[in-house]
Amino acid sequence: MNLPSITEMNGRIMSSGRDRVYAELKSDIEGFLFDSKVTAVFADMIRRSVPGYGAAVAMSGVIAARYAQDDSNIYDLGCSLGATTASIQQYLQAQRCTIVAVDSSQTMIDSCCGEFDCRDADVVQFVCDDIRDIDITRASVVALNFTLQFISPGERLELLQKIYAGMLPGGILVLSEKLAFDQQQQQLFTDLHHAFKQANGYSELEISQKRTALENVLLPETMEQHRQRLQQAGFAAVYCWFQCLNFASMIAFKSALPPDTADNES
Ligand code: GEK
Repeated sequence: MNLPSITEMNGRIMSSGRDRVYAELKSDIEGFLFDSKVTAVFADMIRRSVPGYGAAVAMSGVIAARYAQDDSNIYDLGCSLGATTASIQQYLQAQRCTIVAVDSSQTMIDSCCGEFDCRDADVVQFVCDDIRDIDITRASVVALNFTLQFISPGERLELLQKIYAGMLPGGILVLSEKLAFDQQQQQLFTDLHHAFKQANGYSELEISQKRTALENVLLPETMEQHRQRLQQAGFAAVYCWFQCLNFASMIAFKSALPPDTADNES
């Protein structure tokens, strides 16, 4: 039976079909696509596949609210069903910002438009486009949660340079990615990630068929590669603020941090 699952995302309930995309044996496994089948089960799929996803998305909203500037744009690049957008909206206070949520999957954007109140386009705009092709302007915050990994490595620097150039002084980039490691740690984390998926009800067949589908589509890099590229793009400081197994979230600052941001609060 294909029971729907309910995912709570920062107080917003996202109902989703149960992910069974790779449950049956496939004779030919095509490269992973964000099509209507995936869109219908995406909330369930990402929650059961990405350890720490809920925490990363919730904190992205908190961080975005902290650095959002009045009369600026906030971008959610690769927004899927808008979980990061919803988190940002939840924590954003008085700032007069427009959230621009972009995804190249038409079915994802259609679902967002169905779920969100999009009557006030000054507040949130959902755009179906390739993030490599859009203009980034007056950005105080850019969220790139688990999306850079789907851009070919040779095009990642150019995208980050465009984001950097479109940011206001004081702007930040929140970047979440699946990471690669040296051989031993890679083996350990791959094994633990597998255990996480099994604990969430995925069969060996589902895990192995999805891994094959993602093989040349999701291309992880090491934390050091991300750090170096962000610096090459111009970012003044890069910090990792969250990691759960092979998934991590970073914050990159356009300008150097003012010295008084450190304190001893617990
Ligand atoms: C979340 N951030 O829930 N241009 C636009 N969108 C793209 C591109 C591209 N070139 N390539 C991939 N995408 C979300 C989760 S999912 C991550 C992001 C995952 C989109 C793609 O259509 C999909 O919706 C999203 O990036 C990646 O916080 O599935 O692992």
